[in-house]
Parts: sequence; C-alpha cells; structure tokens
Amino acid sequence: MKRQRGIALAELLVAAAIAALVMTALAGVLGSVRQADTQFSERALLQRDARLALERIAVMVEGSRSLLVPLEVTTNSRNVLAVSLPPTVDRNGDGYADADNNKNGSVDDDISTDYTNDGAPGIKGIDDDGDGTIDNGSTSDNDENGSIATPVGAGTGTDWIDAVVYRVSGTQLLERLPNLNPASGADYTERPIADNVSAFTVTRVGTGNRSTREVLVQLDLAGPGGETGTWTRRLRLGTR
Ligand SMILES: [Ca+2]
Ligand SMILES: [Ca+2]
Ligand SMILES: [Ca+2]
Ligand SMILES: [Ca+2]
Repeated sequence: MKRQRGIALAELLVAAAIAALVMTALAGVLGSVRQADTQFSERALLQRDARLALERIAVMVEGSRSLLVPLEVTTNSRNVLAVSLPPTVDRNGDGYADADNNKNGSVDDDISTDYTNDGAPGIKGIDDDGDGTIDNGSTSDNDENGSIATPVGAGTGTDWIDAVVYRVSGTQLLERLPNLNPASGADYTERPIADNVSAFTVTRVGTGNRSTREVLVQLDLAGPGGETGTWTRRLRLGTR
C-alpha cells in the first residue's frame, strides 16, 4: 500500500506538470487564433468598405454621360474623379432629373461659358488639369488649361453640368453631390464614403473608340491594425 501511495504521488506530480504544459500550449494557440481573427476581421472590413465605395462610384460613373476629370487629354493618373450627374438620378422623386436644373425635361441643356456654373475655372475646388493649382485661370476656362476653347457654352446657364466629384481629404474618400434644387454649381455637399484611404488613383483607359469613355479606379486602404489592400474597378460610362 505504501509503495502504491508513493507512485500515486509521483503520478500526481507528473499529471500536474503535463497539465501546466498543456495549459501553456493552449494559451499560445488561443492567442494566435485571436490574432489571426483580428487580422481577418480587419481584412474583411477593409474589403467591405472598398467594395461599397467602388460600387457607389460605379453607379455614378456608369450612369453618367460625361467624364470631366481626368481631362480628355490626360494620360497621367489622377487622385480625383469627376463625372456629370447621371440623368437617371432623381433623389427627391419629383419626376425631373436632379441634373435638369431648369426642369424642362432635358438635362444640361442651357450651359453658359462656365460649364459647371460654379463661378470657378473648371470644377470649383478641384485641380482639373492636375498642374498643381486649384481653380487657376478664368471662369470660362473649363479645363483650367489656360486656353479658352471655342465655341464655348452659348446658353444663359440655367441648366449647367452638375459635377459629381470623388477626391481624397486626409484618409477619407469624399463624394461630392449637388444639393437638391441647387442655386448654382457651387451648391453642393461632400460626404465621406470610405475611411483608412491611403491612395485613390484614377486613370483614363484608351479604348480606341472615341464614343466610349472608360476609367480604371483604384482604391488603396490601410487599416489601423496594419492590414492593407488594393481594389480596382474598370468602369465604362453610359452603361447603366
Ligand atoms: Ca433642362
Ligand atoms: Ca444640369
Ligand atoms: Ca466652373
Ligand atoms: Ca489647375
């Protein structure tokens, strides 16, 4: 009996030691599972945010009739994208397109020399031509390139080109939309549509066909936990 009790004590000690080892190992496994889960969650969140933002952009670009920025002549990538508000957008449901400023049933049909009717060269607050200066030139220089194209808008300006703009401010991607029943092209609101933005890159795609316009839109996100990702969409105007 005495001998057996001695064995029992030794077994108990061994069992305790094994249990401690197992607990330590388990804690390590749980720790790495938790870390992987956090990384996976951040990756999933970034992916969701990127897809939502790019889908929003796609709705506007694919519904639009004109690509404003990057400019027609531009081959360089830009960090800004601007299109005319799609004629299908009627946010207040009054039966007139939001872009039909004079509500006569046709969109953007009374454009003056300031195409966007915002009192600024090109699109207000945007460096249209990417020369490093915002709103340089005269208000009738609609691409800010220093020369006035002829003929310019011949109308009185009651139904201008309503710009939808995507640009980065800090680490946010902003969407600019005209307000409802805007008094002018300077009557708009910007809202963030993505956080954790490290880069927004827009490139005109040469389609070899003058009647179509395409852009490649790339969104780079970098989460606070260190996860990063790049998402792209190639968008053709006038397909929605
Ligand atoms: Ca109109
Ligand atoms: Ca308009
Ligand atoms: Ca303008
Ligand atoms: Ca400029």
